[in-house]
Amino acid sequence: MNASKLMVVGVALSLSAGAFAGGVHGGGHHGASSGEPGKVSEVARTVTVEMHDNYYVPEKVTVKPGETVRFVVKNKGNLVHEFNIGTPSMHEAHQKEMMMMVEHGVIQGGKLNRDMMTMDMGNGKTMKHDDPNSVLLEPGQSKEVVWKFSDKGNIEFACNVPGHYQAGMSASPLIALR
Ligand SMILES: [Cu+2]
Repeated sequence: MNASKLMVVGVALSLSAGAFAGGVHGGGHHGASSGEPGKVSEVARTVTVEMHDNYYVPEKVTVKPGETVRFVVKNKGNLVHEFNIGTPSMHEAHQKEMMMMVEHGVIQGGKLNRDMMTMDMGNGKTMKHDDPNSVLLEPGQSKEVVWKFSDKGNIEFACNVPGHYQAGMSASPLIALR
């Protein structure tokens, strides 16, 4: 009984550590107006999202303002894909970073060079992608995003790997405003 309690505390700690690291990355502009990292204890429901080449299943998820959702994200495609919760302008900014990742060989079709992602880009930033509002996955990988949505509209989930957003890997609106 005590052991299982400890396990729960461990999970909560590692999640908040991830959230903290995410806030530091890229100057903390990600997630600024799309909500905040959710607490596992406040998860209202779990939504499974499959990523294919180049579309999501489901294509649309409706959430309520203030709702905390656990997304189980699975990459079922043959390419690297991202699940990123943000505003269209956040995605636009992120697509420039992703373009740089492709140019540096960090993203190569179906592979991620994780070693290179931790390298300092010379400006104190890395291409780590450990933001709490997103996951970047190789084919076959699966990860969770727990996100608490704010009452702001104009939020979508999207893949910012170059060309994918334009090919249809975006879903909006995510939030049904009252
Ligand atoms: Cu993609």
